[in-house]
Amino acid sequence: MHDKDQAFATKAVHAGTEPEPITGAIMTPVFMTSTYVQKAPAEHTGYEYSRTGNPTRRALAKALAALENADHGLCFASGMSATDTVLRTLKSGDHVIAGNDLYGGTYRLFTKVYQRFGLTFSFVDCTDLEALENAFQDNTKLLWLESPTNPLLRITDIKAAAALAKKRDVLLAVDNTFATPALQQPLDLGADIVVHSTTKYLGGHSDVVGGAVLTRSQKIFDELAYLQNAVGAVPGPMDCFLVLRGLKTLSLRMERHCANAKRVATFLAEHPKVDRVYYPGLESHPNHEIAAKQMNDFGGMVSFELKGTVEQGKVFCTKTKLFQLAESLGGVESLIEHPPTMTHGAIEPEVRRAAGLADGLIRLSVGVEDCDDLIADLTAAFEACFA
Ligand code: P1T
Repeated sequence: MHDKDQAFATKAVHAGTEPEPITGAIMTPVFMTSTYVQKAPAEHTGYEYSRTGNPTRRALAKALAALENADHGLCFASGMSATDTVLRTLKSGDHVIAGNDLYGGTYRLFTKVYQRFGLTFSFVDCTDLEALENAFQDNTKLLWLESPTNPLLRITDIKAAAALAKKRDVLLAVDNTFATPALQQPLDLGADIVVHSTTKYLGGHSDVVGGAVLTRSQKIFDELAYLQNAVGAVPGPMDCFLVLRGLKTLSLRMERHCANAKRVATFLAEHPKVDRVYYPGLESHPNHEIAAKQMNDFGGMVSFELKGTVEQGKVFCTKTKLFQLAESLGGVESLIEHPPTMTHGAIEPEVRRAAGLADGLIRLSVGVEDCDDLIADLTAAFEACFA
């Protein structure tokens, strides 16, 4: 059976990994080496120095490429360094269109770092295709999307966005961290580049920081591989091993994340103390239809606003016990956080509010625990917060 014909769950277990040829070890070895012995100058096995290449990293890149239906993959030291390397393909004077609801660190990289080097950015609500179309300029080179977005869980019609970009020879990069390839494969929808923070669902156990870029284009891959080697933000082999191990259960974990999140979102939507719930799996979500069309399921992230004050929202975040108060997402354990003061604190309050990110927003990363326990935890927090 050709690998490409295998179902996702099978690929998640097997892609990129072969039994180790000397011992038959079923798990990819952690190649803890910085360099490789050469037979004669420049006569080597394909590996010469571990910034340039490492077999454990290579196995992870191959696995991720298979899962995203890509031909090429590169792994990075973090999601931010993956994003950074894509941005380094641009030059001063180029224009980027980016979604107006993005991870705060991505917004910070774009506005506080790359703007200084002469790139310009337009932040647009990409769920509004007319607004997106109007944002293109003669010097636009890249369209950068998250879908679902962090933290408002908005869904962009990736196929339609890709068509708009293609018409103008603009590259489309999709940060697929929230969906994972288990739920959505942006390259199949017309994207040129997929970016991941492997720190999240792909690693899945909150024990590693990493990133990846996947593409079908040899030209894009060559350019990114050149930049990766020239700049150097590579992950260590142990980190790659951990993500590779996480991938094996990605399919299983995502099923539970999605089922739990759907129940939590429904519980919140019916709760008298909740003002708004953001979850693309709810029929009331404005982008529910496109989410149902382009995703296999709706993901494990849920955001909501309380009917109380912003202060009550912050207190609520301290009252849950299973949902632990922390940044990040996508691990097996449930997390709760307050985006305006935590993950999205780098965005100026007026910019944040204009994009619809309210001061009282609370974000949940719904884990794989028993969902009755999660609902009981939230119920107890409501009682403690509104006593
Ligand atoms: O943390 P790092 O691995 O560098 O990845 C950055 C990143 C990129 N893209 C998205 C969509 C992200 O959510 C993140 C990181 N986000 C969090 C830490 C968070 O809690 O939202």
